[in-house]
Amino acid sequence: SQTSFRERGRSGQPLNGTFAAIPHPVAVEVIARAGLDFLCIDWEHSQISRGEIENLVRAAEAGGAVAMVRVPGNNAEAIAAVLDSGAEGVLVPRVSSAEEAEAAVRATRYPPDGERGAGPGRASRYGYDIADYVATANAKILLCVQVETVRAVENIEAIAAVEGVDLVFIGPGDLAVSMGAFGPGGTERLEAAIETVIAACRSAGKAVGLFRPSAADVPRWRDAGVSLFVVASDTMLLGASAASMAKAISPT
Ligand code: 3PY
Repeated sequence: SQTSFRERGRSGQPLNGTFAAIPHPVAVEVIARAGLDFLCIDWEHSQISRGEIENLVRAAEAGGAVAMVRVPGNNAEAIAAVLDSGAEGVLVPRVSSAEEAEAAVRATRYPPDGERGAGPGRASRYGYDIADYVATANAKILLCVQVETVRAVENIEAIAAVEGVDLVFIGPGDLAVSMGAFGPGGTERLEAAIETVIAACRSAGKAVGLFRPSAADVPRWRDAGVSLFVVASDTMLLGASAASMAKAISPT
């Protein structure tokens, strides 16, 4: 049988994806065919609504990519909804303490590892395979907690030690805002904080993920120990491609 998304993420295999923020299955399916390992459907920073998530997960699978979803907050109902839709991974934003990481674990795992409720949703093939799904989901679903505040960096050793957290994902945009280091002037301080998080995760044996706005410095961060990358988003890629075409055909 195939190695689960959880095992691939936990063990630090290279995994590349992008955010999907356009609330339409066509956009998701197009991006899913691009050759990335996964898509992270972004319910946090988009106008995607709960009722749209399941069709976006379907579209990712139709295009041959694993679907992960970033929930709007560290909220058990949101986590249950995305997992019931069939997403193989969940990215939980704004996790700043071990207690918050433990809450994300409880929402993601069935008992005895957590408190997720069992329902006959798409993930369990509408109930046809519910016993098998409940027995195996804890081992298959990748839980990534997002570290993006000063408080999270202060608590990183405790967060990285939480059993059931598979991967620590760094959000550099919000982390920079939280540190008062947003923009070019803050790069050095921000990068030092990112390195601190990577070092703590590596000594705890936790895999690390990172958002990059573009592919340019992915090799630098891969060498630093990051294994999972979310690079840009469908809207950013669409905009960059359109701008580059406009420039290429401009007469001046
Ligand atoms: C951040 O950079 O803060 C992000 O959340 C990117 O996803």
